[in-house]
Amino acid sequence: MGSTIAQKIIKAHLLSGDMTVGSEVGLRIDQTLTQDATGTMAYLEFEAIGVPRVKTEKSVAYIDHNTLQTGFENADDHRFIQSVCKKHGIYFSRPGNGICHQVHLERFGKPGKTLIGSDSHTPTGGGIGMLAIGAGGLDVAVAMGGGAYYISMPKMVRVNLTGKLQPWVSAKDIILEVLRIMSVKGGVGKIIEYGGEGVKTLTVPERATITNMGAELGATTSVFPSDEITREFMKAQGREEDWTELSSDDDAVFDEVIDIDLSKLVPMAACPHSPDNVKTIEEIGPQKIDQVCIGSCTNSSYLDLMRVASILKGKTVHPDVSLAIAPGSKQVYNMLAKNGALADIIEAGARILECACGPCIGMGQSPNSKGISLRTFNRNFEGRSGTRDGQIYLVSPETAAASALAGVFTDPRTLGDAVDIPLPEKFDYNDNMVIAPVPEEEMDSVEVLRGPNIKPYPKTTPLAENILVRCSLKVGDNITTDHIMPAGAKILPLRSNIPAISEHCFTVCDKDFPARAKAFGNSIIIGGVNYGQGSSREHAALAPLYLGIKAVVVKSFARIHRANLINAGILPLTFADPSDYDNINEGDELSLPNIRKMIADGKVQLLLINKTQGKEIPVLCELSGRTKDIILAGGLLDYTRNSK
Ligand code: MIC
Ligand code: SF4
Repeated sequence: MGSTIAQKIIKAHLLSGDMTVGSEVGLRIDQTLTQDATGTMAYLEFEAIGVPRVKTEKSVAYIDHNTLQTGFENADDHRFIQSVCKKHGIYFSRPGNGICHQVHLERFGKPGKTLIGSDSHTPTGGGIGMLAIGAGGLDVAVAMGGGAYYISMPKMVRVNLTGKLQPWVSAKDIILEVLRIMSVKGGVGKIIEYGGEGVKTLTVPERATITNMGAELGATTSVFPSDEITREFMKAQGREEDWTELSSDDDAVFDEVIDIDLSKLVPMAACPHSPDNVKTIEEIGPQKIDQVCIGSCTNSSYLDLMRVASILKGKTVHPDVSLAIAPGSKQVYNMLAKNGALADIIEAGARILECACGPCIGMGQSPNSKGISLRTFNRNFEGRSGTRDGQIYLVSPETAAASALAGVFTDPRTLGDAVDIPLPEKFDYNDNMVIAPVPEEEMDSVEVLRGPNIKPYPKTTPLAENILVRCSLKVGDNITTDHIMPAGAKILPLRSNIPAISEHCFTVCDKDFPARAKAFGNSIIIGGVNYGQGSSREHAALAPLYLGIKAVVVKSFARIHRANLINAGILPLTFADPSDYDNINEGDELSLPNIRKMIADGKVQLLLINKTQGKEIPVLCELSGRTKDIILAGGLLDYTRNSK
């Protein structure tokens, strides 16, 4: 039986486990990336692990999220990360160099390698045939120290692409179609591999748009073959020697196959407030819009912005629309500046932002109240834009630019002949904004610079014999980590300060939650399906840890968040019978008797007793040998320290 691309890469990196679906496999990690909003914590954790130099082939720290710098906090964090990198062997991509995933794809990614990143959109690297996975900061810290990264062996899904996109239909429309078919939880426990004749019609930046937004499917990752098109891209980046060919075997077996005929796709949008709420632009109709934002790690490549520039050239943005554009990297920005496309964009009235995440993470450009904003980004969760009642639609760059000119939702196919923008034979690369670490023998001379906002990792305790606590919060389905630990310009500066950021935990759902959790001392959270989808931020586990959360009991979890809870020593439990969700209310007194012994004995089914309602509720605690030990120890940091 042949193998899929992902199976081949996993096999070549397998440190422990067997590759049967659902069982835990430990992988050797070749490359890591961090960004600044998760990075400070990841490097504090790396320091706590105590390995002097990173053991990966390449580790890169990017500064791209917290670049507004409205106070000293972000700049202090940047300085801390820069100094840690210099000392411990990590490459440092300076603010201004671009968004981590875009730059990593351009400059560092290699087909066939494993990459984990403390950011959920790390699968962007799948666009060049990497096995690139989003993880919590602590997992990345462990991998930098040479430890394995663990996943449960995913199912394999093949998305078979046939035909060719019509003019003005974009890679974004392909991933929106996949989201429409599979939904935001359809990818959980799966790796999505793209194949078929249609793959040959897609450039690397287009493939990367698709693997990037595969994160919104809840998938472990997405991957394209590494072929001649990949080689051309890498050659144009001056890195042909990093290329290797990679494809799945003809007799590879997939658990699921989805067929998409590219020639049938039309421009689409993900409507508020979920990336899988997909409609065609035609269905939405010519509704008036207020804002357009173009950029983010999904759609800010040279090709994307050249297409935008060609649409805007010689025109003016509609008087009722604000158009903001953030190029994905310095390379992209510089090339647009040199070839004149930037002038076309400026002339048309766009507001140019620095190469960073910016509005995608609510760092500025929040829309007006109830404002309709079309964005080329990947997430449109309620409130994420910074405007609580903002109506965010996720679209392609072509739809975004056409609509910005018209002032209403506009199908770009109405624009006439599409211009053909080829991939350059040589990108204008220059790594002068990447700082190399000092050689190992000089590391002692580097002082790590810590600002006053940088507080240590919260206190953990080994799992107690019994848990007797109250339910401090009950939430519904599809809770995102943006609900649990909101981001945005006001809260992001607190990412290195868990006590301070905890004051904002879950406040989107219930502003009294932090105070109530603190008053209860210890407590449990109840949730629905796909709990913790979205961002990889481990703060969505660390803030609850700080607030005394001992267990989270839900109908189902999203992958990265579940791993982050375990890493923080918080019990991830699921209802054996989802209808028991109705048998717990906020404030109820709950107990998990003998919990430590039960877990140590490897019991999967446990009893949660609702003392207030006099009910016994069976719950499941599915842990592997390793995750069981992590939970018993009180979290991954304690476990790693204990096992040294
Ligand atoms: C996001 O898109 O939500 C983020 C901000 O990039 C996060 C990471 C974070 O919260 O710092 C992600 O996707 O993992
Ligand atoms: Fe940055 Fe947005 Fe991409 Fe997250 S999704 S890495 S915030 S651009």
